[in-house]
Amino acid sequence: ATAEQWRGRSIYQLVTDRFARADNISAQCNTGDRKYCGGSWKGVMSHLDYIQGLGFDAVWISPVVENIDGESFYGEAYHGYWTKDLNDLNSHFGTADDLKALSDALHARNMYLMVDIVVNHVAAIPTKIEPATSTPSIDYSVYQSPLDSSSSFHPFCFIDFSLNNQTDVEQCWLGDANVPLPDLDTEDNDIVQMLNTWVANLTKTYNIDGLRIDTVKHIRKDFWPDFAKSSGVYTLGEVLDNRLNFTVDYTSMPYSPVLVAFFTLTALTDVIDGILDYPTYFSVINGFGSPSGNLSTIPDVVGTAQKTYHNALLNAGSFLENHDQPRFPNITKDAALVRNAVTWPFIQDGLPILYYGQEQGYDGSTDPNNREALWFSGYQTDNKPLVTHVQTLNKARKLAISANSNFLSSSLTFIPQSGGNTLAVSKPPMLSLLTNAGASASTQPVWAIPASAGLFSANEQLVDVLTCTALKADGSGGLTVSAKGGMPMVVLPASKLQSNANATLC
Ligand code: ABC
Ligand code: CA
Repeated sequence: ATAEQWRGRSIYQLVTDRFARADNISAQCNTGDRKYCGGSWKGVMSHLDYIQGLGFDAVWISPVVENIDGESFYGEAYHGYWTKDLNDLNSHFGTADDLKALSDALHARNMYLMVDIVVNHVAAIPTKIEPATSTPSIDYSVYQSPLDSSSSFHPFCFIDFSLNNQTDVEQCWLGDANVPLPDLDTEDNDIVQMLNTWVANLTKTYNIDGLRIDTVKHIRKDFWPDFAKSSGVYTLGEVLDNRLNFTVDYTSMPYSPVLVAFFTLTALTDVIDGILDYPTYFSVINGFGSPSGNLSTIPDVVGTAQKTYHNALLNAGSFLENHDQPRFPNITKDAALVRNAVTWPFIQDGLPILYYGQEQGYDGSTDPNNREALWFSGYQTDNKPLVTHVQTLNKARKLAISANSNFLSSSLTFIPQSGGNTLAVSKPPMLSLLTNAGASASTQPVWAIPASAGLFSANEQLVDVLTCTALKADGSGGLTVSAKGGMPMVVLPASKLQSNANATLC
């Protein structure tokens, strides 16, 4: 599917090994041990009702290809990012038929499949651990041709992020002496062609609708357009960085297709369709991480991205958690702050992404503790406030999309508020009111939406869909409303709720 077809979707991200087992047995899984726990593609398939019931219509699964086997210093390759053979599947997760069956089952529900892929590196368990400055002892014969020789990789050096040198970031290696990640020579045309052919086959064989691409900032930008085009699907890239003036370059690059006489016609091409919105993520966890967080950086970052990114943030992926970062309740347990932060990805411009376990209130810290087995939760949906919250947010977004044909092609605006602890986010017909006052604030914050914002008509009937509370615009179409318990509000006109037959909101 194309970026445009993806825009209205909402994505559930899961780690296959940890999301569900096919046998449904409440197996042990010691998160900190970094070992396979038995989750599989069949397990995902048997829990699609759960995912769909949360309101998601796309699933991002962790990498599927064969990984290095056995125990390393950092445990087993249960996460899937330690490629051994691009052309084979990770048998811990199932067979090719299982993966095809998952793809078919998703499509039968009109859901999309996104697969995580890594082309920057493979992984190795060294035959002997060397000091970090020496070339790791790696047996290249375990890889398939053309990767079965050191000459298919960049010369050894570990990335030193402190150098701030982009060539080093692209051509040195990730990982460390315990588990080096040999860096593919993506300057070599044969390697490039091999990868382009591989990705085209992968998406075709498993009927994949979109790709989450790992380590995008670790390969030269001009590698990506052909690669993304070869995939034939929507590409969402991971550029793990909070510097907007760095991430912006992954949204487009100058491309000179034609030289006409003395003029070069320079056009812009997408490097990839969209990037995971890390810069906003960092502002959001800081802003909502405590009542003293600075919320004002959110409008700054979003505003700059809207102005400078090709396609603004419309093709980006917006998230609060993922498998690399501490879960939000690990930063704060304040239920009101959590509720506000979880709301963010669903009310902004890009594609909302929810990391499995968020809906169950999981609170793991950094890797490996943020990859808990979901079967611990029993997949309970009753009496789970975050489950209800996520369901409501997905419904509200869908309703807004169907009520406004420009919803997915226009950017949100912030309606300036006084005082530092509130945000008012307008994306008609949806108005979202957020605060970091927290659950125990002594005075409740107040949002004031002036009539001049032009959002409502005089005395218009409105509903906060998070609590199903009726609100009413004032006589000139403004709205002043006070928070309750530091909770957010998502306001929609009552008329939109009534006129939408599919909406089971309030
Ligand atoms: C393994 C063990 C861990 C152990 C670790 C040392 O080694 O499993 O338990 O703690 C995979 C696995 C990991 C595994 C690694 C390495 O491989 O999932 O469990 O860790 O073996 C992607 C994936 C990620 C994956 C890989 C590798 C890449 O999402 O799951 O990891 O295939 C860099 C990369 C980024 C990568 C990330 C893990 O490392 O750029 O693509 N993620 C700075 C750098 C970033 C860097 C980050 C973390 O540090 O700029 O490039 O990410 O090292 C902001 C700044 C950022 C800064 C952050 C920390 O702060 O703006 O620049 O990021 O303010
Ligand atoms: Ca590289």
